[in-house]
Amino acid sequence: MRHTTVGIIGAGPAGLLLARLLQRCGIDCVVLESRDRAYAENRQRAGILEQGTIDVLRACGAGERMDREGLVHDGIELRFNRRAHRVNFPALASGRRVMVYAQTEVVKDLIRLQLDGGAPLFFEAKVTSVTGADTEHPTIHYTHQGRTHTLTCDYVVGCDGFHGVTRDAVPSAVRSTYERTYPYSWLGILADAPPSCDELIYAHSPRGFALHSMRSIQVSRLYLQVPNGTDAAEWSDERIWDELDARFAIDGDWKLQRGPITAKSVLPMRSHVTEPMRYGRVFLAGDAAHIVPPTGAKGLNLAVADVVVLARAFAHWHETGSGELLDAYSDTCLRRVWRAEHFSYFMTTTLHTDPQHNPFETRLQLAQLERIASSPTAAAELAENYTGFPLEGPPSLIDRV
Ligand code: RFL
Ligand code: PHB
Repeated sequence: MRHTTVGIIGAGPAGLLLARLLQRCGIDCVVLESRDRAYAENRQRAGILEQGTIDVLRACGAGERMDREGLVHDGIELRFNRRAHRVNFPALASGRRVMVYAQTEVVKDLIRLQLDGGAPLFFEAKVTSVTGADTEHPTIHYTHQGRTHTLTCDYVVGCDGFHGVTRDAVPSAVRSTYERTYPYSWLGILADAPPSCDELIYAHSPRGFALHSMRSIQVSRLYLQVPNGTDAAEWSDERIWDELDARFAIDGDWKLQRGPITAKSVLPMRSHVTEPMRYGRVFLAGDAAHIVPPTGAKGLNLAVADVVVLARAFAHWHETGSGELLDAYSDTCLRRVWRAEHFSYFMTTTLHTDPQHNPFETRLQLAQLERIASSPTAAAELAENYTGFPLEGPPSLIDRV
């Protein structure tokens, strides 16, 4: 049997960044990840980093490649009624901007740092359960290389995503779940085609929502709203490009660059919050505690915000013996989580075509989009939410490390 101060379950962005921050505060930890390294590094997911996320990655030594290869964006474009409207972030959100740098790359950078002298990180170590959440030493049970193991901890942090097992350590009698599913999904593609725009385009169209994002100056990432239950195989490459062309169409000059499609997948849209995010000596962080639909680009950024709050609380406990900030963790995080849940819901329901909607509701969506396009106050509300609110904790945490 092994012991560590903080047992971390999951090597996604939340688990890896937490391990990095704890190590820099002198707190020992072990990270257990069920998948192999290649799988963890290549899972296609988020693409947009908020200002606060960029700052934390830089401050903890994981920003070098991001600063070289990431693309800084000062706004997004909204398209509706065949017209394009730019939302200027720095002008509306106190100089804040975002960066296009894929989650796959953030994870690769953090794994490299971790394996290069960081805390122990075990791949293909599948956690089966967490017991003793309300005791002094919660225990993680896992399998690794065909054998079962236990790891006793002072604290356990579940960073094991939406399908993880740590949530089950919180008894159902004290756990509340808030959920919404949406009546549409996204078909996402990666294409070897230079982006057809300098900034992301969010398009509302009578044929459904479309998003133009990117991974680099050579690779485009695009999404189409599709009905739930869609099989990606139903969509030939030509059908995808034709549909993207139709949804992004505006009056005036604009051309969508086509290229070979290298990946195609369908993603469901869901909102979910589990409260509280702590029970006894077990904490939940990132997607293990909350999910947002991807329209607001918030999921990865929320995961980062959680672990920054948690690392600061562990640092305070380690230095002073006080559990005061650990006690406040759940409430502190949930304030940001619910703001992001609202923003993601707002972006999703304003931009997608709901199959249940009648023309009245479509007119309401267009009135809202028109308001954002014509009022700096309404546009500032979007810009502030999209670029993210300042993180609680990093200055003091990072000063110390
Ligand atoms: P992750 O990334 O899901 O990592 C969880 C890790 O835990 C492991 N695991 C286990 N390990 C051991 N034992 C077990 N029993 C385990 N069970 C699970 C898993 O293998 C995995 O490695 O959660 P984390 O760290 O909380 O990070 C959250 C983000 O991944 C997620 O919120 C974002 O990807 C969401 N998201 C976006 N977020 C943004 O901030 N900006 C975006 O632009 C953005 N775009 C997106 C997105 C998510 C998308 N999908 C696929 C839903 C775009 C898409 C298409
Ligand atoms: C992405 O690049 O994958 C991406 C960007 C913005 C979103 C969602 C996904 O809102």
